[in-house]
Amino acid sequence: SWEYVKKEKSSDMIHVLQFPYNGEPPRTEITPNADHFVRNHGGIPEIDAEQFFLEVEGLVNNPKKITLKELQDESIFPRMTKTVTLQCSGTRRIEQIHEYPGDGDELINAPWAEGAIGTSVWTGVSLKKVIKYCGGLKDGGKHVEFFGADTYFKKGAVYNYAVSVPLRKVKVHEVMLAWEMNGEPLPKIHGYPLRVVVFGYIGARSCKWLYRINVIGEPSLAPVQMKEYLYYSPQIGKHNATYSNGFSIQTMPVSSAIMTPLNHDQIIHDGTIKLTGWAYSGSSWPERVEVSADGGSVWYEVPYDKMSKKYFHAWRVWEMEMPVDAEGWIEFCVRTWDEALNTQPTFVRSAWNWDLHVTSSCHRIKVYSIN
Ligand code: MTE
Ligand code: MO
Repeated sequence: SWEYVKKEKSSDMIHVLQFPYNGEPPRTEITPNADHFVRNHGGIPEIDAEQFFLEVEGLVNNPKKITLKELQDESIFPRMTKTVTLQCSGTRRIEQIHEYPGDGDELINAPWAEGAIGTSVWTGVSLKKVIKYCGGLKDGGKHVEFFGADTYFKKGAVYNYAVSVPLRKVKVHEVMLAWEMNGEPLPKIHGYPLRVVVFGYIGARSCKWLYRINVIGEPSLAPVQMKEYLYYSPQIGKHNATYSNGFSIQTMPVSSAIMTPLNHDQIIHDGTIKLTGWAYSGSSWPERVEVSADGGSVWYEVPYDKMSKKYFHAWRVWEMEMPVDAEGWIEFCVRTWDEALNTQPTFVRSAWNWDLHVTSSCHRIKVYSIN
């Protein structure tokens, strides 16, 4: 019974359905480490933090090997702590898969739903400071390449995970090398002992198990950088995709999702249905979230005090009580405006792309209302 559920489970559970009882952990501003999504291309390397050092090389004046202890020495590097959202560019890919025009046998990318996103308080040092410690930049440095200690297989070859970000990003924002996640040492699965956290960019650039940094003149030639995470135009598909006709995805656009209720839930209620979700923008922060109960004609603003605190480069979780008279199937959708008034495409198919990245269209769910 309902009384039993209330006794048995914590009071901040999200009750997805009262009967039969369905519930999930609260959608908190900060994601507990054990709940953070995991995206791996290969295995999880074992690294001994005592023996570990970071190599910094390429277009810096004094290439160096820096131990973890040195990085953590506050007399050398000021420590930084920041609340940051990591979002995989594959978040909500399942919706693009449903629009897929082919037979789908070539689809190998992970079919993520709304959960390939999470927010943590990261502690570490600024990459800018590390470059300075290595004597600063030499002429011609335009990109920073990161190497992870994990390896993966692709088309018969073995690769190290490697990606790059433009130096411009490192100069303007404090790209971070982090060893702590929510006050704990980085869990092994999230990159122990050291990872990159690139605010606002797709998760792929936040290289885990970081052991080498290389300052270079062009974007990394590594396959993850060159051949993956490309945004193709609408007419590009299996027959004509070359890696050069997609551009490299970096900053994540504004997007949002309804986390509860779930698509196709049946909800017994007395006139209002409570929705919860997240909203995020890679280039600023969500300023307003709006919900529609008619497919997107009339929108209602989520009360500002029902949105969590605003941080540059972190999501805001929100909740909304929607008045509902109708019985039967209704569609809810959500959209967000960020501080620069960017908002989301209306339909999934209007932003479909061959590699099925960045599903940022208005998120839609259908629920069965019993009033
Ligand atoms: N770093 C390494 N070394 N290997 C990886 O497979 N995956 C990337 C990125 N960094 C990856 C990596 C991708 S695609 C994402 S979305 C994030 O890590 C996910 O980070 P998480 O697993 O800590 O959530
Ligand atoms: Mo990702």
